[in-house]
Amino acid sequence: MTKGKKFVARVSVLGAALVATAGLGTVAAAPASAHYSQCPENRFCIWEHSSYEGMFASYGGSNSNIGSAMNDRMTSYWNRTNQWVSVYDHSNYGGCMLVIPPGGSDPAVSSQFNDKMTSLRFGQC
Ligand SMILES: [Ca+2]
Repeated sequence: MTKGKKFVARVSVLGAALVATAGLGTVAAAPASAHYSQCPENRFCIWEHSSYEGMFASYGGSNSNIGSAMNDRMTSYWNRTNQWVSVYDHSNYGGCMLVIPPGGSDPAVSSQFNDKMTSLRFGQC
């Protein structure tokens, strides 16, 4: 019986260690810039310039046309949601460009996707 109790105790310690590691991982995933703090929890955030700078917008759900203020401007992003987000070149989810996992971020999208985003959808295109 004593041996069994020890085993249970070890499993509990391991479980706590895994939880602690997961917590650290979440913090480390945040983009390395002061400006990422603009992005509220549970939002998909985009910035006009690289390194999360310039004009900023955030979205809590799908948007078939983000409007003239941010149209064709996205250069960096942070998906601060627990869902996948797809980014499209055109309105109404035309021209899938990026499929971003939960927590995903990029300080500068590759040139073929730069300054093109017009719509976004929660889910994978
Ligand atoms: Ca576009």
